[in-house]
Amino acid sequence: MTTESAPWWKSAVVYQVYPRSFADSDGDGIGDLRGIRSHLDHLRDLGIDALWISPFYRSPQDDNGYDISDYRDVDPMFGTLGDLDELIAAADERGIRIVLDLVVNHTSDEHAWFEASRARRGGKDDWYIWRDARDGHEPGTPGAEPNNWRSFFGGPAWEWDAGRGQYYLHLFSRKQPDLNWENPDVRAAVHDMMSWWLDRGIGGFRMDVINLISKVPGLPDGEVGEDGLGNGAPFAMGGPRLEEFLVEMHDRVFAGRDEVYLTVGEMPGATPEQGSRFTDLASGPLSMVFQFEHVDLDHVGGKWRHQPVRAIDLKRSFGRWQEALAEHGWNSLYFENHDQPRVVSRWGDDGEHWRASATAFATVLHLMRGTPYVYQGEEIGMTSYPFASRADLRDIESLNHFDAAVARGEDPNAVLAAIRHIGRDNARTPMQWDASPHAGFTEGEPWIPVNPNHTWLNVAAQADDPGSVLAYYRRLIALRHSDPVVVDGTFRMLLPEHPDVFAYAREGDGGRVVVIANLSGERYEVDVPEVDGSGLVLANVSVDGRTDRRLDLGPWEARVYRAGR
Ligand code: ISL
Repeated sequence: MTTESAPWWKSAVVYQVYPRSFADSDGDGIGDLRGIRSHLDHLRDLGIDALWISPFYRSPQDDNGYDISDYRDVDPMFGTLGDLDELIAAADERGIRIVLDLVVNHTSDEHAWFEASRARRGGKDDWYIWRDARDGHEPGTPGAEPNNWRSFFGGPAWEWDAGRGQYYLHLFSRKQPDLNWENPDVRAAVHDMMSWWLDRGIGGFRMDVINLISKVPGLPDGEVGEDGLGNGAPFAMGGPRLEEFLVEMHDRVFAGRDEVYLTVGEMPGATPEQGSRFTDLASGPLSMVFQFEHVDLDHVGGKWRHQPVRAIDLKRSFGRWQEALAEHGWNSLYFENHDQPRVVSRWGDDGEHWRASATAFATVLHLMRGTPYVYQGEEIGMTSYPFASRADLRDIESLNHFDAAVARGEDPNAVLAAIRHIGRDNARTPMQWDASPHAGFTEGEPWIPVNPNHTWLNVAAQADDPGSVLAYYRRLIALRHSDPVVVDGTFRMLLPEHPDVFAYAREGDGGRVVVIANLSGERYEVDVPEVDGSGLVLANVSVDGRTDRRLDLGPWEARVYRAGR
């Protein structure tokens, strides 16, 4: 008999490694595959089931590896294919599966496919999205681009190629040309490459911006913004053939093996309806999607325009997704990744209530219905970085934004403040292993500065401390593994109108789990009848074991109750 949670990834917790910043084994200041292998026991002790590793393929590193020049090899900076095989085997010994990052909306402009395409060689003429200059415009001059789309990293989304005499589309950097998914040969080449990796023993794929692969034919101009460029997103996200392409990929690569492989599609702008449809186990092409609704809440009209997020907005957003995928589909649950700032700095309190707020966020995330993701360092409550000047930044997105905004006359301090809040480098500072000068990350010079707080905020300081953030994560993950209600139970929001207390019940044949977390520095007294007659199983602040439906919650206090077992 198969139980409802049969696919392994439904009861799994996934850990994400950003290889550049995790652990450096050879002293060049950049993390590598051997570095990951040397820390597998940390991951085993944490209790994770799968490891998603951001790209380590051959790459010119224009976007830290999300610009791939060879899908079937490891960049020498990160090691060799042999190192990867050893990592897969060593992870397997610890019950951990390796999930690769599949970046196939675009390649590097140094990929052999693009080089052939720009030279019109090897039948690859239209493997990328080539267009002539706009009628009546001098090619290569401003305004001559085939349409007005802006790249996600700033500037026009088109680059003039003098050799070929045409423009190519790049939704990200000019070194990341978009593949033409309309061409069946492109799709077949991607499917082949995926199967090649599955045969090598990996456990699945995280699919980079996979909802951008189908563009609206004709590539119409988008709505023009302040920079004079147009928003192409509505014509590139969730395009007309997206579902067809995903179903085809599923049928060619995964058919009949949905329970064996984890597939998670990164989908900025995805709606709950799409999330449900694409991840329905019976008919959808993916195990789950990374949706962006909650991480897009704190900016309006562009990522650098900050607006404060209220706890109730987070509750409503998560609640909407829990509800929409209750019957059909499966959620992924995340706050952090290599593109997002640290949650404890972003929405929590990384000062006085650092420990409580890090664990309160962990509690609400990990016990919802879906598969939780832990981003490296999140399990010790790592914080965002106090970037003081442009020289501290490394990310192409932040650097391009800084330069363009300052050139437009914006105040550099204000621009830097926005980058400090939301910039991607916040997640990319080295993993903090210990209190030594480079946090145990490298013996050399780290490629990006180490957060000064590593002197007290590090794995070594927390590993044997039962009151640490790390110890709390271990307990949370163990709870998911030991309690089927956490995996399969239904989700019901409690106190839906409370501004700061995020509370919900998970219910099933095995009883009920009640989660209550105060996502604020205020004290609150709340009445939760569902707590009656249950026992306290987890708390981030010490409380007596009494179960009383009237709860007095201190700042960032989180509790988990269990009834019916
Ligand atoms: O950049 C965005 C909007 O400003 C995001 O919505 C973006 O589409 C999303 O973060 C995509 O991220 C992924 O693809 C990028 C890469 O730089 C990121 O690191 C990766 O996670 C291009 O490959």
